[in-house]
Amino acid sequence: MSIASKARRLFVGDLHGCLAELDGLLAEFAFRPGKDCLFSVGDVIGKGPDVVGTLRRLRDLDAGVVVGNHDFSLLEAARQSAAGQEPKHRDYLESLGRDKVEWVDWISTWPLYLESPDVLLVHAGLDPGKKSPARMDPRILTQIRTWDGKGENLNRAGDPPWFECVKSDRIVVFGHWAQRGLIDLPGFKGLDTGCVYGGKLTGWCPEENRFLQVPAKRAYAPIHFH
Ligand SMILES: [Mn+2]
Repeated sequence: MSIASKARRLFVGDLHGCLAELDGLLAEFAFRPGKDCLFSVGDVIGKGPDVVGTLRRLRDLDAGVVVGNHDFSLLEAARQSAAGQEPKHRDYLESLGRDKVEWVDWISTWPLYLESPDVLLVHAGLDPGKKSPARMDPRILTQIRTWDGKGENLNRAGDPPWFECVKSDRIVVFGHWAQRGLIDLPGFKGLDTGCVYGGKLTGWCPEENRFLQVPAKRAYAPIHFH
């Protein structure tokens, strides 16, 4: 068996409905459905041009997806009455179209993290104060950028990035920090390179130890780093 025939994993950064760029990345990688494995860092919904198409592609390729802060807000809104929903989150629900109940059902199955012996996948990052991701607050797993020593302010200039405060025996793959851009440290791969803002969609393959990038076809949303 040649090396080329072995299954590979492709981890992709924050999609926010950028289907054309996802398809571009899959083509660049020569992704083989049923053989290679696709994983998303979450924040699949919101902001971008084709949320339903992106969800459908991920589901059809049997992708592993962890929940991002925007996906999390969508699930919260789905549990509230229309009157109680923030307009932005109501828009998220509407963007799911006529099959929104089915899409919400699927999104609600996404875990906060996925792990294998060599990789831990999470949307934003890890709590430096805790050992096991099973014990970490969903708010931290889906929102952290910087560490204040307590987990109260998760995004403060002057505080260190969470990954400078964490020791992990596995490579942590994450997204959520478009402003920071690509993070390529031995134990940490940050894949949010702001595709929906007109940046790039980034993928990372551990088997080939390489990043792949596809430029956004255009800026789909004004820069708003949340
Ligand atoms: Mn995010």
